Amino acid sequence: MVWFRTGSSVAKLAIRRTLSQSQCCSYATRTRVLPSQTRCFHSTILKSKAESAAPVPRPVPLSKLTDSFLDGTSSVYLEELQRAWEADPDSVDESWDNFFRNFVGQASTSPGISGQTIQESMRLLLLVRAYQVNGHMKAKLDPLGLEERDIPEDLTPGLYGFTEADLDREFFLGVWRMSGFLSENRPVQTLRAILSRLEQAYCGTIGYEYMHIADREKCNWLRDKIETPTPRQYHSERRMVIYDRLAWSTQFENFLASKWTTAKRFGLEGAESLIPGMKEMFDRAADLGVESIVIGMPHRGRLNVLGNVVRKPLRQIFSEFSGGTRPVDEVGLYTGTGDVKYHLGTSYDRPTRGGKHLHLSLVANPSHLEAVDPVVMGKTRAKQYYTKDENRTKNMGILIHGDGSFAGQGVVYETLHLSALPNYCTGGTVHIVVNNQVAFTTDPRAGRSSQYCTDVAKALSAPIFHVNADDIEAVVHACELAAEWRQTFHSDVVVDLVCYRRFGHNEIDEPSFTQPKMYKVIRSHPFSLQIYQEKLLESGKVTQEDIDKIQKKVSSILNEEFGASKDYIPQKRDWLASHWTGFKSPEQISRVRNTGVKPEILKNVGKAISTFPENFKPHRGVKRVYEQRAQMIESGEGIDWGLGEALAFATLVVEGNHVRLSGQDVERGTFSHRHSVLHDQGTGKQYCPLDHLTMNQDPEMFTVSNSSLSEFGVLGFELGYSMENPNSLVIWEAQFGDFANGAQVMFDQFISSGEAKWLRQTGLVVLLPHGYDGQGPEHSSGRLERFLQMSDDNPYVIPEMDPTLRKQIQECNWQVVNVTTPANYFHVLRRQIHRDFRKPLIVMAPKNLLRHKQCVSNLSEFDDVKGHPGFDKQGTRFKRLIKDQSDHSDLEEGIRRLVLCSGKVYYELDEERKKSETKDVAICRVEQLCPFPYDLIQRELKRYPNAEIVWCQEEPMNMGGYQYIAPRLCTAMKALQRGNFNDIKYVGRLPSAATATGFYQLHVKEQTDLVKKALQPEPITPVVP
Ligand SMILES: Cc1ncc(C[n+]2csc(CCOP(=O)(O)OP(=O)(O)O)c2C)c(N)n1
Ligand SMILES: [Mg+2]
Repeated sequence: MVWFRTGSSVAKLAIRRTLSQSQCCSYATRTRVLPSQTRCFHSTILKSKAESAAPVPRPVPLSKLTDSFLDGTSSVYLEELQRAWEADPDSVDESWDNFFRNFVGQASTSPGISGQTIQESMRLLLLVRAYQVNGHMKAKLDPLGLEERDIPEDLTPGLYGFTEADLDREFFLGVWRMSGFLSENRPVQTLRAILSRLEQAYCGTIGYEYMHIADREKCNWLRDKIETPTPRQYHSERRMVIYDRLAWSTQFENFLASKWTTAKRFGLEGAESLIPGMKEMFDRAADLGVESIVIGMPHRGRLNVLGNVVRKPLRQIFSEFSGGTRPVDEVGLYTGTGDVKYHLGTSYDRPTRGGKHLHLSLVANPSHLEAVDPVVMGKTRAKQYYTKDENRTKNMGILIHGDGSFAGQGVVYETLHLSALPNYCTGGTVHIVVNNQVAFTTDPRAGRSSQYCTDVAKALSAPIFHVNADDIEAVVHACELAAEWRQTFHSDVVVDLVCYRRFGHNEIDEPSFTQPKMYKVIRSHPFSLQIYQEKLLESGKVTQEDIDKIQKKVSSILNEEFGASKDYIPQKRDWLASHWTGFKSPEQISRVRNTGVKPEILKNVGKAISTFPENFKPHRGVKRVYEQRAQMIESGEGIDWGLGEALAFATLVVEGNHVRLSGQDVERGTFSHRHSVLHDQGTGKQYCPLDHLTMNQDPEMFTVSNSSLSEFGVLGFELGYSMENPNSLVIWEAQFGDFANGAQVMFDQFISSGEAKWLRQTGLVVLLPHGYDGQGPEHSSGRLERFLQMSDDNPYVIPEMDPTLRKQIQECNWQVVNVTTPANYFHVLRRQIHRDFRKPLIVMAPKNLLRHKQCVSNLSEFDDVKGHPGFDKQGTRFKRLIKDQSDHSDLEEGIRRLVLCSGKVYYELDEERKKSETKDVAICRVEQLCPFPYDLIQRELKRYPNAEIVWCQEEPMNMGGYQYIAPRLCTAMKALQRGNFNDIKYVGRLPSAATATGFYQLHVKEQTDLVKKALQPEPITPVVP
């Protein structure tokens, strides 16, 4: 099995010196030297025949030799350097100057190295560096021993001119400003000792990749940990803890396999050391200050992690495994539709070995591999905000990956790229790749183009520790080191757990169909528990009795818990986490609340958000926008979309809520309408008025942040963020609505169905700019139909609509709105927080309405004053439907047509109606499409008993709201005996593959025609002729 990609480019960069083959082989028996390349370097040392015939490279002018220390790769170069330094120390780079000075200084005072030349020292240095860079290529990482690796030639001492005769000579290697056992202040050593320690450190069962990290301090920190003078050793007591943990991991899987022989559980067999590795990592992290860990992981080993790491009660796991009993029916106990056991999330507190306490949350995830990654990061970031963890050392995210998915899924890269962004950073995620060297049936050579499955993390300068999973102590060491790195440098780190998969993709799958050779080896390969047991017994410090005792204990607890699982009565499902106490499930009524705000608060925050410091000099255009906003607040009239939104944010913040808006270019706003962050045109300084609403406001309380150019990753992040605490309004805005399909997995798998599957709520708001204004097929549609199609309200049943009994919106999976006034937008945002439950909100956001003269509201529509226009029977709140704006009474028999529409087409219809002086057509705006406002629709149907009923939309017939509206409208009509499906007239574009035409003139014609048709005097032809 080739578990890595051959043809390493690293190897191709190796120093080439053609010394005789025999010399090379005496040092590296596992080496398969790469075929000789055309690039050879001229050298004066031990020149071979072949070499003297090699072409001489063009000399490099000394002025160009500015490379920093250790970057030089040819011996010619080294010699030139030495000569140049001897002639003039200032002619070489400072780092080389230091090297020569250091060497000369040491050589004159150390008698043991009298025979060592500067050239030897330099070449030895290159050899050491080669181990640091490429040692991992020679490490024994594959437990199955099937690797066929081309070991880079630069790990061969012969390449540097050393021979057998040099082995017992002593060398000095003071490497300037570098840590490790070969650094300054370490004693002189024989070449043999140096090589053997290099092999131990870099070519054992851990392969370290870190030399891609440009930061010297970080590399030195790692070298200090790796190049210790003596190899690592765990004492007996610690070894027994590790053994105990490995026994739990192994016996847990065996137990499940023996009790449920035919069940799919995606067991961990072959990677059992993940469990002790994680536990030791968590213990170490807790010792270093971590208090809470958010975990994301795929199916494989999930039950084991739940039981042994998160410590979900085993009886509960067994009971769920036996058939997933639905919890007993209890009033208000929402059970959702459930999910398979290996997708569920949970959280528990557990003690650590060092006596600390850790809160662990495993985030529920769909089958879609890696999709949970950004969600975990977002949740971690939110925890950091809510615990004031400014250094990001108390809350840590950890992601477990498969080798296939880590290399193959793009969201991994998107997530990694969030890791160092100021508003998305979580202080480093620890990644563990369960690298079982296969993805379902696919070999690595077909599954990735990179050498290692972890290469993607190199883009982030994350260190990568490849570790042979059969060496459990090496696993523990790598995992601890990862925790230490994260707590020290607050950045990502990867542990690549090279293991195998003992069975097929799942337990009932046959792996030998596709990997016969590998599985032949696996069949006779001992369990890592067995391997460790033998090692412990060999050490003489552990007896068979000790081993038996542990195994017996584990097995008896497993049996006990299994017995107890039969009588296990599911507790009230761990419905919502602690911050969510008091929040209502979809089955518990939550009264609709008003969202109007006291006029004086509106005035005050209005002023605060439309002013900036006196000496601040924003762009002229932005200044004008702010002056206009101040004027709008002052006069209480003409409030536009941008200000309406800012008022919603500001009022929520002053009420103590956290508001976070993220997405591409959201600070200014794609359409230059938001301007939430001002830029001083002279100094470049930034000022965000929404950060200055209250005294000493936490700067993160209102967060607006331009994101990386990612949809899947960023939306996932915001979703995770929104799930932590209900008192936050978290918003993701797409640049244009159609870009949301780059994040389709998030909508399908998490946002629309997460509550039903995993019993977790989110009030996430998604803003999708939508509307036909002639910008072509790629910028017109937010794909309203997709969101409506995924809505779960029954089109043929009218639910309870009485205001005091109504649960319609709680029972529905999400809300989809297409709002047409700034005030209604203000209220729909505030409604997200002012209720006792949370529900995702999809907003088809406007584009041309942002500056539309008619699309404005008065401040009186935002306040809570009785008698003001926004105030109806119950108070001021979001209007699910806006009735016709002409002054209609409750019964208007003379109206010949009721046009129902949604979004910006309303303004075009209204304009045409005015222009044509049409008096007998009423136009109603369905502001909330889902859940369908049956009560208000029926009210309008009753108001116009003789009207022809029209649904008008600007989208093609197979898009927009039509397909969703038609059956529901029909249900509403039937209940009032107002006709059936054929009585719903359609006005809109014809069905189309593309969302819109790319020809502007055609767009204008289509738009004019449909608007005119909606108002035409003649009846409209039915859809079904
Ligand atoms: C996004 C996505 N695509 C495809 C699948 C189907 N699938 C399930 S497991 C698997 C192989 C995963 O391989 P790897 O990441 O190496 O994990 P392993 O199963 O080996 O632990 C595939 C392709 C999936 N679950 N998610
Ligand atoms: Mg795999």
